Amino acid sequence: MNATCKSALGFLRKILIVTAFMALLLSNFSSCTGKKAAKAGETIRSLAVFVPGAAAGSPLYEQMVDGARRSCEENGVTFTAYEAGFNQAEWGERLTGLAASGKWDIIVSSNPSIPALCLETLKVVPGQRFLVADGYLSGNKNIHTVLYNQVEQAYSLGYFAGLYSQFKDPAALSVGVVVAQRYPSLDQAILPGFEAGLRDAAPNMGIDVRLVGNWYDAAKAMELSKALLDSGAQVLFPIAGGAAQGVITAAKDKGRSVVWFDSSNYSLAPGTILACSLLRQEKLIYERVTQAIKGQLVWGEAEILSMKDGYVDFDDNDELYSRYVPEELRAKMGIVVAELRSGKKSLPTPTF
Ligand code: RBF
Repeated sequence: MNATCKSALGFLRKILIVTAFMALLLSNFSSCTGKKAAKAGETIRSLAVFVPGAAAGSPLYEQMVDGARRSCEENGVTFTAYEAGFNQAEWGERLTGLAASGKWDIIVSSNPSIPALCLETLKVVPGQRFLVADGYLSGNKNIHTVLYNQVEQAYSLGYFAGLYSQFKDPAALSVGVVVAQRYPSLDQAILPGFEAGLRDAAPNMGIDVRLVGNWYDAAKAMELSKALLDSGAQVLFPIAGGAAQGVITAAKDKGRSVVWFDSSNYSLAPGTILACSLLRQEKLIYERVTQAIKGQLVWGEAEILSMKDGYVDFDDNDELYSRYVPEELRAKMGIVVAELRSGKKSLPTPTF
């Protein structure tokens, strides 16, 4: 080999080393940031919604299905909704099965127990992407989560429940709460937020909590509600999915009231459901799915949305709210809701 050849080879070798070094630097940089927007190549052609339970009667699940379907239809993405049923012990296996089918570029779900199940699934199907609402997990490049500030959501409803109970019966001591099961976001965000609002409006009042044991038994929820009403509750607050229907029936039969969580649903029982605090989950899921499809979703991110962000709200705009709630109470509510919407008043939420 002559001298010219040798120096040309040496030059090539140097270029190769520098290129390899640059590539290494770049890959380290992107993994250090922990965040990774979906690459243009990772086209989303198919999406499955994993419903942990059944959609019917659970506002957050219905909204999730609607929002994801709307985005998929607009963007020509294949869509399916899979209901995992009420046996929570089977959810992990079912989620892994859905991912392992290899048919779905992204799986969308909602509830605080799902991120942990996604991590289990990723051990078996490492490439799967997940979008999870009503849950929190940060730093995994395959998972994007959005947690709602349910302390604020419940605070506004508790404040209303206190005002209205006192208006109906100044001697009322408790609001009846009918819950499907105990879980961390209920015990650490929803119930403490509700109680804080209740006490700010009616310092002597507290909550009386009854447990259904599942998310579908409306007959049992009705029995529990009757007992709460018999002990003097003017207002009932269900967190019970499909079982909440029994709470409404019991309240209606006795001419008492219900405050509603997760969606604006005054028309479900006009004059019985008097106040609704809601999550804009349909809008959120629609937006995030659309971002994912366009390659704009930041993977690994865990976002928290509060009332000032517009995805958590108290619906004081409905005609049925004005019709059934006295002006004097609406005026008091209006002050608190305005403060929460503007961020002048904010309540921190724990993560789960
Ligand atoms: N909410 C529902 O409305 N329906 C359900 O079937 C349901 N199942 C749940 C199962 C588990 C394990 C957990 C942790 C929560 C569940 N939720 C359900 C509650 C939901 O995440 C949320 O807290 C409430 O809807 C109040 O916003």
